[in-house]
Amino acid sequence: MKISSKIMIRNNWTREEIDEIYNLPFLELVYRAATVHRQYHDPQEVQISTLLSIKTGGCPEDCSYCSQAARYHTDVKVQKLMQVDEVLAAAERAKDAGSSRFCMGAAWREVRDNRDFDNVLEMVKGVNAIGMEVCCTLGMLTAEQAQKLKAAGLYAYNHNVDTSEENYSDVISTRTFDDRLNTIENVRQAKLSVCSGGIIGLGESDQDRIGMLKTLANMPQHPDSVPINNLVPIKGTPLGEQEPASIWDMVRTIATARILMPKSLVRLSAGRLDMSYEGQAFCFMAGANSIFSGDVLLTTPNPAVNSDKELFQILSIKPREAFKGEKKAVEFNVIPSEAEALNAELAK
Ligand code: SAM
Ligand code: DTB
Ligand code: SF4
Repeated sequence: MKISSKIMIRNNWTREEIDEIYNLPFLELVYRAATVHRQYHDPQEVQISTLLSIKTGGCPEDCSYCSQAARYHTDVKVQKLMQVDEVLAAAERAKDAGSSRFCMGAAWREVRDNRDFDNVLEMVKGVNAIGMEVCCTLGMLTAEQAQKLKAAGLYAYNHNVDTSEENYSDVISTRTFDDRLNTIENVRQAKLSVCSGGIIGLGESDQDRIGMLKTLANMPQHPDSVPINNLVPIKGTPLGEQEPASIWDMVRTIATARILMPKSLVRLSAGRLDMSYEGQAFCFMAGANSIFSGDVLLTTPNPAVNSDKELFQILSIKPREAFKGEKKAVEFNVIPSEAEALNAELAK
């Protein structure tokens, strides 16, 4: 096996190539993804992020999977923006529980330049001061707002493409796919770490998953982290009765993401509550190396912290430390004579 052909980072994947990877025999796909994974990451290491919904519900958008869209009658109660000190206390608890990244979510269509945004900037400063990677997901952002967040100490911003461009208008009608890409570009321009992925189990076709991965993998730079969510069906939303994707499809999507975007953190995101330990182990084998930990995601339940600890113990997985540079030299399973070239590539 020639390492040099494996280490190339590409941004010009064709639909046919991705189709071929996605449709490989299952175990062959996992094997190839696991091989790529070992060239760029410590397979024993998984990043732990904690989510907190700092402003819940009442969102004017119509994302058909979301518990927080005002137009659907879900069990979520609208809450105003949390106080800065409450948020910082939650971040301290998350750090004590082993999280290295703290992600604050607001059910906003877009950020507005008002007092709430000033308070979010204070939260970002405070969480950064605790020594955690601070992430926000606040909806659409202008270039100036992205810069303000960066100046306050934000590390990463999450904004998903969610699905393929073709399927997008079947899932969300209140903003366009291009709106999403614009925000992601504003985040990148502000030199923030880009977190962008999507959601499967919406009733999309394999071609939609392939299209979504093509968009992510052909960005000028791959997102630093790529969350793959499985639908958590929410009563009262248009997708409330939708059957989530199977574990096999989750593993396929994760493995394909890993092969297309070798350096990125691939995050096994929403939907873990319904997965067995064995299913999650397969996801880690296929290259997932990040999870959301904590009893709730934003509004829906997630596995208990103790059961995640047990799973990590069974698999001998250790949490990744905060601010561990993606450009760190890689020593895993690399033939020593080729390590130098690989490190040079990684340092780019
Ligand atoms: N309002 C912001 C936005 O849309 O970017 C941030 C929060 S939103 C909850 C972040 C992402 O979570 C969505 O883009 C979607 O991929 C995922 N998500 C939301 N609801 C979900 C659900 N019920 N099941 C699975 N994933 C979900
Ligand atoms: C992402 O891709 N998944 C997270 C995070 N980014 C913000 C959110 C998952 C939300 C699941 C549904 C809920 O808890 O409301
Ligand atoms: Fe609003 Fe985000 Fe939910 Fe869409 S996913 S309805 S933008 S909170």
